[in-house]
Amino acid sequence: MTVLEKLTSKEAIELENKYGAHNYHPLPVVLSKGEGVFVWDAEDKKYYDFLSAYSAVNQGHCHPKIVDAMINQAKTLTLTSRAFYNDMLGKYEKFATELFGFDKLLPMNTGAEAVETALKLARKWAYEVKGIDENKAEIIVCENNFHGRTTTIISFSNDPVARKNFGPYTKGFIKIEYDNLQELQETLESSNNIAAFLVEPIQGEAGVYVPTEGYLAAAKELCAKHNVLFIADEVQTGIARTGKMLAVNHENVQPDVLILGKALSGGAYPVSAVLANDNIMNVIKPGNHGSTFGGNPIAAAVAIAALEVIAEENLAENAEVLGKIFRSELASFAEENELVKSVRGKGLLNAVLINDTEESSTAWDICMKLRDNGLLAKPTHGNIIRFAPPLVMTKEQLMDCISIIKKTISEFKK
Ligand code: IF1
Repeated sequence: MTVLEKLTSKEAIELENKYGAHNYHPLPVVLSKGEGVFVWDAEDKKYYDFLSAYSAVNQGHCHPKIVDAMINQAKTLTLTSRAFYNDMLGKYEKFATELFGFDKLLPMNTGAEAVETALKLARKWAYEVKGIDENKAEIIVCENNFHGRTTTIISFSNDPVARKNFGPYTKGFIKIEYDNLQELQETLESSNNIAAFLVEPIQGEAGVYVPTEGYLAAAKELCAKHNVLFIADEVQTGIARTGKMLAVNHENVQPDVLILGKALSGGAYPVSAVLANDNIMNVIKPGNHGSTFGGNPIAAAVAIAALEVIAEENLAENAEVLGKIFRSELASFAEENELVKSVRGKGLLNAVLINDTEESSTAWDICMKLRDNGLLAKPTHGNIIRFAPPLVMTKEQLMDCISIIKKTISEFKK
């Protein structure tokens, strides 16, 4: 077999099992092509994609404008490192800072790298601007958070699978309950060493937990009152996924630090970013932070195109309208089907709670049937199925998918 020979799904799975680390348990489907809301498997079976690579392909698979931007830049200049300037980075930084309303952008590659960058930025700001004693800075995070998989980030995770046997853990984090303003206020009042509050505007991996209306705005206000940075991790909720450009826009909150990733590139290339104003970002001096690929010309070209597509195709509005239809249809379905407990979400980041225990395989088994019926989705935790299609979906396609979901669950036998 030559490396480029077309594989059957079975062959592809066997190769991954034999030669790849087993750090995932994928649904048994092997994808080989993507276009818009559709993906095809190695046997050319077509599916609706209801995961969107965890909200990285909001603009749809292989969006022509994004792919063209990538190809053109790849044929011109791919990577210079930051030892030199390149003629794309400044353009991207200007475009993105003006779009999101910040003075500066620090370019990275993965979401976790951007989260780590934001943590370092908050700590340095705490020592050099707020005046906290060195090595005493604390950062408040929420129970059931997901911010990536580096050693520091899993140090403040409470997911035993993500954490166990990766110690010793990084110190300097205080965990509070998500969507609990009282506890946030008490924690802010309990110490003068608090640098920042890191929060997902909607907790995606935890099961698409949408906080109480007003939580984000009140949390931001409490942080401002205590001179603590409000850091919004919009890696998953950002870039129009929840019906606004950013999930914090639903409450007119401007974070002190904004973390972006995933759909910042439309899923074509690893691009992430941290945005902040000069009073915060200027604590970073040459040599403090960086990465080989951070801010490379391809990333810059792809991110500009990916952000332009969001505006040109009104994807935030589309997500808002289609999301309301999805939740209303599934909510009425829940009333007539005892397997569906409820549906929740914002825009096109939604989840259906299956009426079984977290330990049961029911959600997984339903996803297997959905796969057979031409729709790909995956449970987040145990009994919660995340439904997050690309934002380019049409209403007709959504209605088609809703009938596939209803039919599959109605016919499902445990
Ligand atoms: C996997 C989860 C989702 C994120 C938020 C930072 C990151 C993520 C809010 C880190 C990444 C990805 C990671 C991916 C699956 C997916 C995921 F299931 F892991 F938790 F979306 F919910 N902040 N989420 O959601 O970004 O370093 O991955 O680029 O690890 O399997 P990354």
